[in-house]
Amino acid sequence: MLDDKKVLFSGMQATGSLTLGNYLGALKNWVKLSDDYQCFYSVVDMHSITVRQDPATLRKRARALMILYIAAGIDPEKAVIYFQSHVSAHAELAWILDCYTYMGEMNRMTQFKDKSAKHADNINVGLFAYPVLMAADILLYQTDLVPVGIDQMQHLEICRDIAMRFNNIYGPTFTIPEAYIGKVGAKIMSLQDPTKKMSKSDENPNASIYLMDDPDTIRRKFKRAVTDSEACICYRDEQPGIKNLLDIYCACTGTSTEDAVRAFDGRGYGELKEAVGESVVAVLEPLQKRCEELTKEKSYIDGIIKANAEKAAYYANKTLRKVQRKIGFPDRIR
Ligand code: ATP
Ligand code: LTN
Repeated sequence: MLDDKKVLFSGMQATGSLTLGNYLGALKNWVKLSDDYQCFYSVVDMHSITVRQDPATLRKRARALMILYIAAGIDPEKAVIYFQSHVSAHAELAWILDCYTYMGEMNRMTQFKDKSAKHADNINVGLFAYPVLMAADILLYQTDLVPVGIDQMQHLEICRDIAMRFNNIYGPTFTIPEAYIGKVGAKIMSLQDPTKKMSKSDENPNASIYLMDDPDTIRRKFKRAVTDSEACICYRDEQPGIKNLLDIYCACTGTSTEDAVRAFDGRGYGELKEAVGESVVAVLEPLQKRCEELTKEKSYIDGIIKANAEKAAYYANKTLRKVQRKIGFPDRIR
């Protein structure tokens, strides 16, 4: 691949409002990774429709997510950022891979079980085939590394199984991807139940900091954050609320855990909450401003969307053509 760098692929859905967890746990790291790897970051809008979406909202959110990628610092000249639906090879390879994936192995997918319980009125075939589309995303770019959360490991495993199966039948075709486990992948917990991860689909809005929350809302949510009655600012599992606040503080300020614990030694929870709130405002306010500015630069953003979709399609089609040839589809007449 380009510059002989390893290829890294990841994607995010534009459903719901992104949280501080998505930013500190994923997006912020994506920016750093794009220095060392050839990165492809997709707004996976085709995955989004496995759950019913309002068209206008999906369109708006998908574009806002693309803008957020750029505002967060991903350089669109270096990393390839694009809408999944703009590169038709994703759908084409997904269909082919469907035919090399067994119902039995798909039946084991826990996300499908969770999501079909949650959306009992719309258990569609796309929701079932979701991991195969994800495998197509990854395999199209001959991806070496995939940074994903623990909840997506099962999907990465099936992607590897499908790729190996295909390679065994037709000879080397796909790179077998591996999970990229970051050094300090901050896992941000819910502010209302610090034993649960902060999630954009949480029903309680006080549990999550949304990236677009205004400063006062952010301060208020931290003030209300659930802690404990130990009256000690210590970094330990027995105090998950305090631990989470310290994690957030450290991720936002770049302070080490030891230094933060030292700095807050002997101080009250109120002071800690206030400091954490301010550290988050200091990160999110400029990010929001940058999003606002970029949103106004329509032709600049349009240019990025077009150029990057073309770049992604170039690499994706190379793999797709190879696959089509191997499985016996007739050659195209030029
Ligand atoms: P949902 O609530 O719809 O499951 P989510 O907020 O859990 O969504 P995903 O869309 O599943 O987020 O994940 C997008 C990326 O953000 C993934 O890489 C995931 O690991 C990361 N991420 C999500 N929540 C957190 C969190 N609380 N802490 C750290 N990383 C997170
Ligand atoms: N399923 C993932 C999003 C996703 C993805 C991918 C992640 C779709 N395609 C390919 C990594 C690689 C999620 O919900 N976080």
